Amino acid sequence: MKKTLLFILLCLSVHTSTAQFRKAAYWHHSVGLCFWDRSQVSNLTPPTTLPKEIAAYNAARGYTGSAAVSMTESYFPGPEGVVNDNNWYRWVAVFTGTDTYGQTIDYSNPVIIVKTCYLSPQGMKSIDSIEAYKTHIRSIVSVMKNHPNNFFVLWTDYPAPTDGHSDRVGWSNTFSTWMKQTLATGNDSFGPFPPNIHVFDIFHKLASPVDGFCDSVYGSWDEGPGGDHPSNLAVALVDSAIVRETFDAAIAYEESLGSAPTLASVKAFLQGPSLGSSMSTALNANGVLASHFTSTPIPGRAVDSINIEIRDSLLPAKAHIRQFAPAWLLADGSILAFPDTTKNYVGFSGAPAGSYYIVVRHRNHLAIMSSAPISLGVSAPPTAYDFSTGQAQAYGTNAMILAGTHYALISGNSSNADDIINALDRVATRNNLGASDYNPADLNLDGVVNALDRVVARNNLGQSSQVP
Ligand SMILES: [Ca+2]
Ligand SMILES: [Ca+2]
Repeated sequence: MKKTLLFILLCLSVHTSTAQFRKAAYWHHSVGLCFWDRSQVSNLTPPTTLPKEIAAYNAARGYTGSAAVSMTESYFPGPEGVVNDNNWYRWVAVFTGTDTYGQTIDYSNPVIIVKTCYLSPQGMKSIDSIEAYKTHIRSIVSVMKNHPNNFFVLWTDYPAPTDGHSDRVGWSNTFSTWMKQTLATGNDSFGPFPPNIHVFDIFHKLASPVDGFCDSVYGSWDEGPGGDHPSNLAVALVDSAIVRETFDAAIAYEESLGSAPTLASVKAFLQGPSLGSSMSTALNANGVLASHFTSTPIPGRAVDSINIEIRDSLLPAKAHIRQFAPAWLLADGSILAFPDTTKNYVGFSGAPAGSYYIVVRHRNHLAIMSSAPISLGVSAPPTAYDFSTGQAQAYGTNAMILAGTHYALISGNSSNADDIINALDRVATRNNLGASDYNPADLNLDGVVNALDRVVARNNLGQSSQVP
């Protein structure tokens, strides 16, 4: 009896003590110190500081006492004056316990902000370095994933305003874009991105997404011309975002812990494999899916994989929550989860129940998004949001095409670097003629790239995704 009572009490205490993710350790070198409080390196009064932004964040949300967020800063990894790098390879060593200087992670900080040195892009000597950097990041993320009692904020590269080396700037741009748009969305070979990590894209707060160049007005040391440290202008632009993104993401994670994942399901059709009222499963029948997806069970009626996103704002930049999940699309437009193919829905563990836009992406079709936010909860199975019943189901104007009896995602995006079907896609289809692999130019998903695919690309020329 006593044992039973103790067990019940233990269970109660576990369920009532919510882990708090409100105290952050901000680890940085000199660039990070400028964002923390630029008056420590400059004679001019900074427009704001991180402590000021933290106070404003708490005041705006009424956070006081243990609910208030806070941040401590330190020069890490050190020792200061001896080691001048906090480059990615150094962070790997620190995270894996192999650092030459014996620096290790103090996991007693619930939230950990990892800021690399701006020397990172300058360390890139060849295009191959991007792959090396990706390997470093995957190693670090693997360690972070195993510490679910910590929340991590991982910064992309800091852009160097004085760097006029266009290759290097471009590589840093490519790398930072990969971190935010591929790794953090679960579309990297790493797989699903751990919910206890947020990627803070400092690079694109200051640099151009087109060519990666950062305006020199954002770089200064002592208000003299040039310099790679953040100027007052850069501080004014970025400090509030550092605080807001860090704690919005950490608190969303805090709220998601202990609660069941939010579930979503869709019904959607692809134009390419449409057979009128259903879709072709030729890729599966021909073994193309099996040769590409080697480590996950493939359902018999699978057409191809799709990716489902839920986000709490129309605009990705304003979304506090963006979660992604891969799924199998079946011949009848329904889905099954990856890798648990017994579920006809996907779950998002980092998102509390609420209203979300649902985005469906496919590797060579144009992405679509629900025309309005959909109420999503935790009870299984959820009602599938059916995109196929009418054009008005998708956001935008004519975002889909009528294929047989269903509205479907538009095919033709062979060169999936953008969300538009243009000459590049026609070239990609032409260049891949005859291919019989899991090929992005196989626009009708029958397992071979031929004239039929060229017709699809030509017919849909000029179409673009309406997903913001
Ligand atoms: Ca394209
Ligand atoms: Ca084909």
